[in-house]
Amino acid sequence: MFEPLLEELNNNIIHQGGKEEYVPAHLKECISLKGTSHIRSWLWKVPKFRRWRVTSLKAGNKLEVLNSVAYPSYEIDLPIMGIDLLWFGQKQKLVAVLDFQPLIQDQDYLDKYFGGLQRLRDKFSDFNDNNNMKVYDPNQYFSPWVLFCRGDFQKANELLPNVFSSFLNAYLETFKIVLSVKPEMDASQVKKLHIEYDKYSAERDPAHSLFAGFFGKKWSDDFLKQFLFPLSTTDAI
Ligand code: BLA
Repeated sequence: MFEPLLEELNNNIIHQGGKEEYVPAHLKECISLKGTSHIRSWLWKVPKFRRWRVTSLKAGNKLEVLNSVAYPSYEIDLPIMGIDLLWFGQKQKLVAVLDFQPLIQDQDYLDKYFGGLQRLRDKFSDFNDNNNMKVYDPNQYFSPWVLFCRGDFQKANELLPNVFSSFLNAYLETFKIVLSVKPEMDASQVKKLHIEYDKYSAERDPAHSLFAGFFGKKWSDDFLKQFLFPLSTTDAI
């Protein structure tokens, strides 16, 4: 379901000058104990970004996932780009979340960086399920305009590809525009907020138990701490 989107994302990153970075072999790719699930990841170094990661999971016809997070450099206080797409094949159920994840919830900050996302939210009115969050707090690291859809095959197949491309373009456009604007926060503040984001996400991520089921608890712990949210193990802030 998400293979074309994965290709579009990785090609887009390469187009921006992205270079693949080293990921330890056991985390880069893993096949489940039963042989039915396969997870692959990419770590990219992209100009003006500190870290951009991409993960694709295929668990037979049960579940497919495309997950990506892009952290701008500490000198740039732009929101973190977060994408989490899940397709439950047997149930024919889509969960799609795409957001400019705000570092802070101040009105000035939201006014400054979220115009592009607001326009997408107006355009794609099916992606407005944000009152439907059970695991995460919608007021922490999610924006009021998060594109969030719990949908069916038609939404996944017909609408999502367009939403996905428009979202990527909107984030990169915002990025270009704000490079000429003075940041609100300095690099040390941004770093502190990136650390908090990783700690918060590592605590909540529903992926951990899912991965533990497929690939074992030890692998799941390592993947979460070393690849998905490496700053979550930082001691001092
Ligand atoms: C939900 N994400 C989920 C769920 C799973 C994953 C299993 C629960 C599905 C459900 O609610 O029915 C799975 N998350 C993963 C996997 C990875 C992962 C496999 O990170 C592996 C790499 N999640 C993110 C990012 C965002 C995000 C970057 O990782 C932001 C865009 C959001 N995921 C997000 C939200 C939900 C979710 C908002 C719904 C959870 C809720 O209801 O609060």
